Amino acid sequence: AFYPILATLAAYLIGSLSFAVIVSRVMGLHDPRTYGSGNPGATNVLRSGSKAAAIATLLLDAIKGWLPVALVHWFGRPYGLGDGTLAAVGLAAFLGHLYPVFFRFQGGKGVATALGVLLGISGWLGLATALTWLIIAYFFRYSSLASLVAAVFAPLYYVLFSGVAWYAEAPVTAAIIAMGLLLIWRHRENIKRLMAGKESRLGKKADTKA
Ligand code: NKO
Repeated sequence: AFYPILATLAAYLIGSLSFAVIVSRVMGLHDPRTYGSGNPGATNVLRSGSKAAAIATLLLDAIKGWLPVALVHWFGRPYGLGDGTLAAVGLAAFLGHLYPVFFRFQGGKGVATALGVLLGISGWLGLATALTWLIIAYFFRYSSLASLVAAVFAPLYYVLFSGVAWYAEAPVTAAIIAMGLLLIWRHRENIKRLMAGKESRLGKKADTKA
């Protein structure tokens, strides 16, 4: 069980790279943990006013979820890495983003990283989930609400659209459900704000002077 453990540990370390913080630092912007929702994520970086920084954050946070899964998928077989390891590395990258070892275990909510993991599992699964996010974001203008709805739909898409019987890839199903539940848990303050009508709409900038 050496290679599966090594791959999972490597995925956790890559996931721990909090790109909202890194990109903001490199681009000379305020630390996203000090304004808006305080979340180190693409949505909050957008509240700084820099679309480029938000897009870079989204892409890099997604790539760090996608890469470990894709590497296991492409090169894992000769090392005995199967679907169990695939699910483990995806979940590990996601957990690295939520609880990053390099950032005092204070990470983000996992949306972009989960999207990367889903794309690594299946391009169609990732696209269907991203489309769900876009539709909700377009009509309701809340990033958090779009993420919550996408998190509910992702496991359903996987179970309904995977070619084989879902139980054939139980570890992958379990990982997607676990990511969805953790993602919802990390949005608990957003849920309170949504229900109180106090959630920040997409496109609204934050005061970064504080
Ligand atoms: O600052 O608390 P905030 O308002 O920033 O942020 C709430 C937000 C946090 O997430 C982000 C990342 C935004 C990424 C946008 C594009 C995502 C495409 C959707 C994929 C959804 C995957 C969910 C899969 C769960 C298993 O929510």
